[in-house]
Amino acid sequence: MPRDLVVVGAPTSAGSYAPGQEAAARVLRDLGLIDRLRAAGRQVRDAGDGPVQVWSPDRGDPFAQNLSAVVQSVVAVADQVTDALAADADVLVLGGNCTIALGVMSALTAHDSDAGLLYVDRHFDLNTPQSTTDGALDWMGLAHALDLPDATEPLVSALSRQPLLTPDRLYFLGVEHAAATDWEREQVERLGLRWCSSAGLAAAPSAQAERALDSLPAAALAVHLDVDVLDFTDAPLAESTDGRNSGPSLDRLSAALRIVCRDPRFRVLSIGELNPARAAGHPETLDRFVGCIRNALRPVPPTRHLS
Ligand SMILES: [Mn+2]
Repeated sequence: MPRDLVVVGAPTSAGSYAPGQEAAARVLRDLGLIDRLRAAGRQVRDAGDGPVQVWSPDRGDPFAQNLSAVVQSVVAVADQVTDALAADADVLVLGGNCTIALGVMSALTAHDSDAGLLYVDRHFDLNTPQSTTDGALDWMGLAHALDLPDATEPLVSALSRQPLLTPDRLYFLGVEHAAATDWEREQVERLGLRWCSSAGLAAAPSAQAERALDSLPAAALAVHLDVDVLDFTDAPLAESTDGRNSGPSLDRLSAALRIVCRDPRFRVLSIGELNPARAAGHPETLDRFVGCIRNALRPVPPTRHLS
């Protein structure tokens, strides 16, 4: 029997460049995500949402905007994921910003101290308030998980361990190296972080998913998906519109997600940076995305024994 699945909403755009992502959890539920997961054979319990946070400019702290709201959201995700893991359930977290992955890993490493993170994102998210001038915490999350220099203390200390993650427990899938800041590239080099490129993921999604799994520890596994990894022309879902005509299609990403979510180590899938307004002119994209999540989390068919 597959584990039960607990769905957690994190309706926040506090770490964004603008509002939008706070609506993703509601829109995905309205499209029947929960019922479609149940129809696929999962026992699903909807644990509801954490605090609703709509981005507004933070002129008091322009380089780490809305920090206290981001911390509040991360802690709420961690608490909900902790409860679900304690009930031996798998978890689907509907973001929200990519900072939700901090809440997921805060809970998962408390559950299993060797837990790994597969980070499916066009970006490394290793920035700090000093390495970029935009002040959006949504691409600074992993700098805080790794407790890099210049990470903000309130966010680091909100996590269950410092550092929350070590480089050997982290693997990036789908990165656009040219989109990284100089600081991020230096950290990747210095820490020996492992990653597969956007072009590599698009060319061979299944093989790259297997390779990522082989590189992660024999411990509980979280998969975080920033939908900006997708080719925006195929699937306009992400806050960032940079991925036009590059990166995997939704179908190709779906193949990779299916492999990683049926791995025996898998416990949590989190989804970040989905701005439903991006699909306003092409709403079937959202329906296809719900199908992708359903496909990733449908139960593994029982093995047939020939005797
Ligand atoms: Mn990203």
